[in-house]
Amino acid sequence: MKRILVTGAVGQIGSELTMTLRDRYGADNVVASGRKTPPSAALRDSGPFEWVDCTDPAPVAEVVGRYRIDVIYHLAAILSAVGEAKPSLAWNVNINGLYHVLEIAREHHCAVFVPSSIGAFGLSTPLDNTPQDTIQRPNTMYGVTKVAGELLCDYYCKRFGVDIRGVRFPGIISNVTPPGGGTTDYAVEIFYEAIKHQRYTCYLKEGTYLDMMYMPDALKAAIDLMEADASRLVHRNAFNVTAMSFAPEHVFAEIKRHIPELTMDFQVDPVRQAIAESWPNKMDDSCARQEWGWSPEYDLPRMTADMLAVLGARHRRGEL
Ligand code: AKB
Repeated sequence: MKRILVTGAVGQIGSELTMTLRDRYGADNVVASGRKTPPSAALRDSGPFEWVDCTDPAPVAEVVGRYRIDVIYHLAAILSAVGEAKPSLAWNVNINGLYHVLEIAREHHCAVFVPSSIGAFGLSTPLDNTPQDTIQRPNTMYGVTKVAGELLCDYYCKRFGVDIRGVRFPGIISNVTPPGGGTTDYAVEIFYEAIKHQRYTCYLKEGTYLDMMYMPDALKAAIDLMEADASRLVHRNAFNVTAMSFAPEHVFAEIKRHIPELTMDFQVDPVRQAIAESWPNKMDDSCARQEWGWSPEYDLPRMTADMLAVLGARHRRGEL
């Protein structure tokens, strides 16, 4: 059985990926790690947890050696809006942290999953049907770290033969751990506000299209890619993957079908609006479909119904 380490296990994706990997590979075989104590008892008590910070390589290497780790899901990262507020932190975590993890993987012969993002694109990228291989000149620190990270992963694959794979995630919508400091976070916040207050003030303008994905599809993408037959992979890293593309008014209208009293107004945040406008409206993910069978299960109506059912039940239990 594979032994797995998840970095950033307390974050939005990490908290759910850890639990899914524990179900699949056995709880004792999946080591969660992060800087913060997991807030959820399920994550804390269902398997091993190690307090490590990927910007400090020695403790990470010690954990990898002690548990004889085979695969690292490296999710520790700073997101786009925080990256603009704290560029040196974004560089340190997203670049130095990644470099340390790749070095440890090389020394300990681990495979690695590394997420990139729609943030790896910029205004000179074709923003509609964004191709897999295209111009990447982002103008945010987050984007700079994501492009450099993609190149670093390719380099470690080719130069040292490390099995590194990854996708360019769009905005991820989830109902367990809120995202922290991203540009796409509005698409999560609107669900919580719709359930709790039936009104939402959006920080992006109407008409701002972005790619999005529901968490179950994001988890499937990461695991399916890591389990894919390597001989079929032409790209390996930074696969475009998407499940839906919408603007704020579309998710609002879809939620309103379930909560008719919902209202939305706008208070545009110029920083996040500028970031969103530099990102694709909709990516072409045909390479992921061809090379490892990527196929999402949730579109906007299905994701919305599920989000509202789960959050509605949590609200009725007094958990929100
Ligand atoms: C962000 O908004 O920063 C992230 C992302 C799309 O990479 N959710």
